[in-house]
Order: sequence, then structure tokens, then C-alpha cells
Amino acid sequence: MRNAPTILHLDMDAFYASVEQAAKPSLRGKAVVVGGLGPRGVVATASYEARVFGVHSAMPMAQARRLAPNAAYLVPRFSVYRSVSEQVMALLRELSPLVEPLSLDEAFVDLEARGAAWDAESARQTGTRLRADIRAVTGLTGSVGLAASKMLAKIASEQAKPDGLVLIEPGTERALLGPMPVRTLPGVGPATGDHLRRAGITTVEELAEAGEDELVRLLGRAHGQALYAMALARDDRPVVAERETKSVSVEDTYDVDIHDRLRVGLEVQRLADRCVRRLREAGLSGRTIVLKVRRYDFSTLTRSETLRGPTDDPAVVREAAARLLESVDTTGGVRLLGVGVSGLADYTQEDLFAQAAGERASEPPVEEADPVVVEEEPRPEERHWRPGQDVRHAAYGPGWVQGSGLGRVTVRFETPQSGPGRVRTFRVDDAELEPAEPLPLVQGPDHPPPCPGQSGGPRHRAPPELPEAGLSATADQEGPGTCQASSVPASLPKSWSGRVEDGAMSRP
Ligand code: TTP
Ligand code: MG
Ligand code: MG
Repeated sequence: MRNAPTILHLDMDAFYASVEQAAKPSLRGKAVVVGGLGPRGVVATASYEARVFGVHSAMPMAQARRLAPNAAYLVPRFSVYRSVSEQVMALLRELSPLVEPLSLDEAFVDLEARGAAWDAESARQTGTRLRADIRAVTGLTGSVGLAASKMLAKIASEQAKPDGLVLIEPGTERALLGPMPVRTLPGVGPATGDHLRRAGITTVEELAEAGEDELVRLLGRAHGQALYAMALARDDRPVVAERETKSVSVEDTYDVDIHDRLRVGLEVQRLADRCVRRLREAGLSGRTIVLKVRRYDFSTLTRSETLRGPTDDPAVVREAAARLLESVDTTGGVRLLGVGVSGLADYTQEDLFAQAAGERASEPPVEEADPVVVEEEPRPEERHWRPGQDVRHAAYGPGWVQGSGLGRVTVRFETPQSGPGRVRTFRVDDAELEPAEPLPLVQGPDHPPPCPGQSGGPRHRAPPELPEAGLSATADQEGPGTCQASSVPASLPKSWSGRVEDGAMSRP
């Protein structure tokens, strides 16, 4: 292991929710929950303000609504998260050719590869500068961990959250890890944790004391040896630059739509097996299982689930694909099915994160990637307003859907650069209201301000307003929308509280 803390781990804070707060000034400092809003929806993430109420990733949305009834509930806007992610990854690549992204909001960087850092001081300076650059370019905060190994860099960034930097001085690793619960180590989920607890092992120190032979006896060779090494803070895994192949997938289109649910299930199993064969042929394993379904009406969904560690086990991929299928309505018939695996890794990494079969069953399948993502293209014929969606009104300019119901849609007119904006309600079929492209979070030279009065021609005459929709959100208390051309990046509050003012954002 190297002797300088020059492995950097970056993870953005409450990523999807922070992007939404940066885009929607009225939500800054408020409880925001992003995820699937349908009956079987799951929380993708919650702002730190919403976490105060106990809301967290992978929780059923219905439970989140019970815990935080006044939070803003929004659908994810993946294209925005992807473009912010690209900006962040580009900043990381300025530091080193060795950047290993783990998900949209997270990556390891080897700072020694191009001499960005060589000791603790240069590493801290680089990390601090990176955080400032991320803030300036994206308007968002990310937390940085610095250590001499990947495992500890990741533990450090976790400790730094939110909006901080933690550096673990080489030599202090074991003392730091010792009192931590075994669950801190990668690859230790609830089942392994329980297993170890029954053997009287709850902390990392106790793992180290138990010795390698005992851990191998308890957990099997691969897992036992890997865990023992980690308990001694030994982790030599190199930072591996992004791979050429990002995913392996197979799909089939059917001449005749499949209606039979059982048959759909069998096809998915068959595709999972075929996908694993391809994966193995390439000598790879992967963490994220993706299911693609195109329905009779050409609406296409992809659902994905991220496991704790990479796998090339056909049973694991089959099970995950079957679980994903459970959340898809296929009643009208299915014309295409696909199964893919992404988040690829070499075989060598697998042992370190080996998953015991028992562990899979009891553990939440998701960890730090972008798993419960439900990417659903709206059916073409429907005009459907979803909370959080970007819109533009001919007279009032850009805004976002705050809620809809009873034939009404409520829109808040604000932009990343404006102050909190006003809410107005329209009929769902209002001809002057249309879906719009997301606006950039930070104003740059390429993106002139979107205010109608400032960038475009004269403001249109405003049409008469409708009364508030019964089911949709809140009357506006913040006064008229302001729209200023500001060069200050949209910033997020540093401190936060559980104060919530806005009402529910969508139908209950
Ligand atoms: P995380 O980095 O795990 O979480 P986070 O950025 O929201 O919060 P923090 O890091 O400050 O604890 O995940 C990054 C994004 O991935 C998250 O914003 C939404 C998405 N995600 C899901 O869709 N489902 C999940 O189960 C998890 C954990 C994340
Ligand atoms: Mg994050
Ligand atoms: Mg993350």
C-alpha cells in the first residue's frame, strides 16, 4: 500500500435532490424527495432536510410520504443528472488519467498518476480546490475523502458528508477503523454482519483479533481472507480508469406481442442466462442488472438494480431480473425484452466483495449506484404533467410542474437563476403550456438568461388565471416571481433544518 493519502473518493451530496434544489429556488433548504411517484415507486434519494424525517434511498415512496407528508415529491430528471455528472467527471479527469467512476455521482481518482498530489498536504489542497471547482461549475456540493487506499478514501468521504473533506493520515488507519462497526467495511451487509455478531464480532478490531483462520471458517475462503485484509486496513486495489465496455446486454423483439405473464417471466430468465454467458466470455462481472421492456404501445421502460458487489452468477442475475419484472405492468402485451449488466469489473474484484447467497436474500439490493431508477418514457398519446417536469408557458416563460389533478396543472415559474417563483394554475390542455428542455444550473456564456423580459422580445400579455387546482400543491406565499440575470452560481444551503413549508407536490 502507498504511504501517502493520494487516493481521492468523491461523492456528491444528496445528488438528485441537490440538483432539483439548484434548479428550483423555491425548494432550497426544504425537504425534497426524488423517485418513482407511482403506486410502487421507490425513493431514489432525499435531500438532507428530508432525511431528518427518516426518508432514505430505496424506501417505498408511500412510506416516505407518511414520514414527510409536506416534502416536495419529484420525478427524476435523468438527463440533467447525467449532464451534471459529465461536468463533475471532466473536473476529475483534469486531475488524473486514472478516474474510476462508480456511479453518476461518485468516483475514485488516483492523484499520483499525473502528479496532482504526492503527500498529505498536496492531496488536501487538491481536494479542497476540486470541491471549489465543482461548486463553481455545477452549483452543487460534493464530499471528498483522501486516504492511501480505496477502502479508506471511501470511508473518509462518507465521514465528510455533507459538504466536507476528510483526510486519513497514513499510519492512523487501523486505529481509526478499530472501533467502527464491521458493517463499515465493503462487502459486509446485514447478513454477514449478523453472522459475525453471533460469533461475538461486532467491530473491525474484533475482526482483526479473530484472525484469518477463524474468519475463513466463518465466511469461506474468499470472503474470510478479504475481510481479514480489510480489517487490517490492507487494500491494494488500484484505481482503474473507465472501461471501454460499459455494459453487456441482450434483447429480443417478438413478432407477436407476448401477453402471458408466465411466458414473459421465462423469456426474461432465458435472456438473463444469455447475458451472463456473454459476460463470462468477456471475463467480466457487473454490479447493475438492467431490465428493458417495450410494451404493445411502444412505451419502453428500463429498470435497474445495483448489487453490493459485481457478479457473473446466472442465478443472481436471473433473480434480479425477475424482481425487476415484478414492478412492470405487462398486461397490454410485450413486444421487446432485454437484460443487461453494467457497472463492469474484472473477476479479480469479485472475491473482495464476494456475496454469500444468504446475504443476497436479506440485504437490500441497492447500494451506492443509481439503482432504483425507473426510467419511463411517457406514452406518446398522453399529455401527462409529472411533478418536477420542466415546462414553458408562452406568456410566463420557463417553470416546472408542481402538481396536477382534476384537470388542472400547477406550475411554478422560476429558474435556477431566479428567486423563488410564483405558482399559477392552468387547465391540463392549455395550449400555451408545453414541455420544455431543462435549463442549465449555472449561467455560463453559452446559456443566456431564460427570462422572457430579459433575453427575448417583449413579454406577452398574461392570460387570465384559473383558480388553484384542488389536488395540486400549495398556494404561493413567496410573492411574484423575480427573474434576475445573476452570475452567482445557484448555491445550496450549508446548514439545514427540518423546516418545511411547501405542500404535497402530487396526487396522494
Ligand atoms: P448516493 O451517492 O448513494 O446518495 P446521494 O448522493 O443522494 O446522497 P449522499 O451521497 O449525500 O448520501 O446516490 C447517488 C444518486 O443515485 C442519488 O442521488 C439517487 C441515486 N440512487 C438511487 O436512485 N437509488 C438508490 O438506492 C441510491 C442509493 C441512489
Ligand atoms: Mg452521493
Ligand atoms: Mg454515490
